[in-house]
Amino acid sequence: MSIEDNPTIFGMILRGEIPSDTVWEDEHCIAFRDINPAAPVHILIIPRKLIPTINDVSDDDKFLLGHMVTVARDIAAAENVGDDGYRLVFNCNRDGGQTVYHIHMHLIAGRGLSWPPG
Ligand code: DGP
Repeated sequence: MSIEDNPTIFGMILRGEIPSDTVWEDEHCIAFRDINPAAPVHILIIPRKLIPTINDVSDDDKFLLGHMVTVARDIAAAENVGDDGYRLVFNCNRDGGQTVYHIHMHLIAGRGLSWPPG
């Protein structure tokens, strides 16, 4: 599916139709601050390719998913939260709490995070 066909709010961000506080951009993904932050640092890393849920990830996407993790590592360092720590989360479907059907990795940091999640 091409970027033009992405019907989600993140498709609108990728096309520049709505603004975002972008902290990273490369040929594979972009990252921007969450509009409703759950912690002092809350950044979403999303692929340019539309993949609706983690269930839809294919073997061809292995590089992309690994790349998103290395981008998260670099953003965490840039945000000065690498040493104190952070959480990387993909929510999937209803029980996972997914609300936007374009996969996105949450990078959450800046306070102690409880476990298990609610
Ligand atoms: P999830 O529940 O895992 O699907 O997370 C979706 C996140 O997307 C949620 O934390 C709020 C965020 N979000 C939704 N709409 C927008 C938007 O228009 N801009 C930004 N920056 N974040 C958004």
